[in-house]
Amino acid sequence: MPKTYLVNDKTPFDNDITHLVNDYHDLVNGKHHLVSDKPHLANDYHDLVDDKTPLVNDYTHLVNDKPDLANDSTPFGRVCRRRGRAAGLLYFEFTFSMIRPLLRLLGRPAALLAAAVLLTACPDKKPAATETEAPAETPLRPAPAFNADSAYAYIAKQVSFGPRVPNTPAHQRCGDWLVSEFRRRGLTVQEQPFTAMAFDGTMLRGRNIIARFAPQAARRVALFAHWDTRPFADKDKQQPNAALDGAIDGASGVAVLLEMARQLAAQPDSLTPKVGVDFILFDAEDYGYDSSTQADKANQLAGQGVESWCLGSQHWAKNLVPPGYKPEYGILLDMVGAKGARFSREQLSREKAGDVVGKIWNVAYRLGYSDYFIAQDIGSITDDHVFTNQAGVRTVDIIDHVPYGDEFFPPYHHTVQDNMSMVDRNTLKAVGQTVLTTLYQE
Ligand code: 1BN
Ligand code: ZN
Repeated sequence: MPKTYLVNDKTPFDNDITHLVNDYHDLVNGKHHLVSDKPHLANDYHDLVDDKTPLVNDYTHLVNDKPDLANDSTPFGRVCRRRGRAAGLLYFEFTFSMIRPLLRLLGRPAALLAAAVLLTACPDKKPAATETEAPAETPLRPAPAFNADSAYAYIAKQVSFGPRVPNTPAHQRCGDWLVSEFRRRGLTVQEQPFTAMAFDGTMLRGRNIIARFAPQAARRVALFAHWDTRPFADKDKQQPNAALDGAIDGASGVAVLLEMARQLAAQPDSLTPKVGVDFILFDAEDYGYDSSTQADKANQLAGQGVESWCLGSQHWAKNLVPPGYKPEYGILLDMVGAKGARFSREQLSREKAGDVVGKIWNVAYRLGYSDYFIAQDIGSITDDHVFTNQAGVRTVDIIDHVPYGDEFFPPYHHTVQDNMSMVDRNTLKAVGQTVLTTLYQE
């Protein structure tokens, strides 16, 4: 009776996707114990999807429809209707979701009992939700096609300047080129120069670059990325002091934003989004102190561990450009171009902008990018969104992150492997098309 696994967990059955994924992993493999809170199983789950296991594929849909369920914007029955071939588990989910509020009132023992009854009673029945017609989901408003070749070329261009480390000529030249590229596309560009002390006492000359598309629009969305490069490959076992290209960490986020700006600027007014879009490139994100690799050095900015990172966004958050800036939300892109990238739902993003996380992951699913935007929740990450959120711009961080095990970041992170050979156009397309399409739903 594999379906009873769902209620054998010590964790109360709820909307937590991690548990469901893990439960389902066991279900597929016919194991007789429930493993929960083991994020590495989510990875196995993706392997299973690659094996084209039909039930798992159905479950991919279920998981990715969950953000909608959480937002109450799509009745779960509609999901069941659309995914008509998903049988028992989906039916269980559907039925259980309908009675869950009642069970909450009754308490957990009643919930377990009711679930057990449901599971033993229902497996052979046709899912109820497939028997009635449900209204079709509103189609996505189409967005322009995001061109991954162009985004790739934008990465190559940035890398061609050399590492964009603050206080270097390569940094100065790349910054000038970024400003000119946005202006060339007709955006209104403002530069925000600043100086900030790095963890090692170096005074960094930085500049944030702010480019506005449709500056007259009252409703606005902010898109963020950082454009600087980390000064050393401190996580590289062989060459920890070498410079790195930062093709992924830095250049990929900027490249996706540049390509989005290019696409928006090429549209006639009738085909632009209803929101204005601000492209905000932060400087000096990556000159921080990493205690895992730099324990031999002193951190002059020691505090809670966040302060030495994200110097540009820290400056911007205290000196908003434009003053009083209040977009509806923000999306930060960091490390969004690597082969095999996976984007999980980061904790601060969920806490501050859970509805936006739901929108983005749902659009990704509907566009067929669920292999990139995975249904996995992870803890919080130090990144520029910490400070944009502090500034009152509720922001989602889309960042390549290992969703299991002890390691937080992918193997290329802060190593010399972060170069053009790591770039994958498919990942650029998945991210660029998803974010662009999300803007067009506003
Ligand atoms: C993310 C990408 N970060 C830098 N590049 C933030 C970070 C903070 C990375 C602490 C490692 C340790
Ligand atoms: Zn970095």
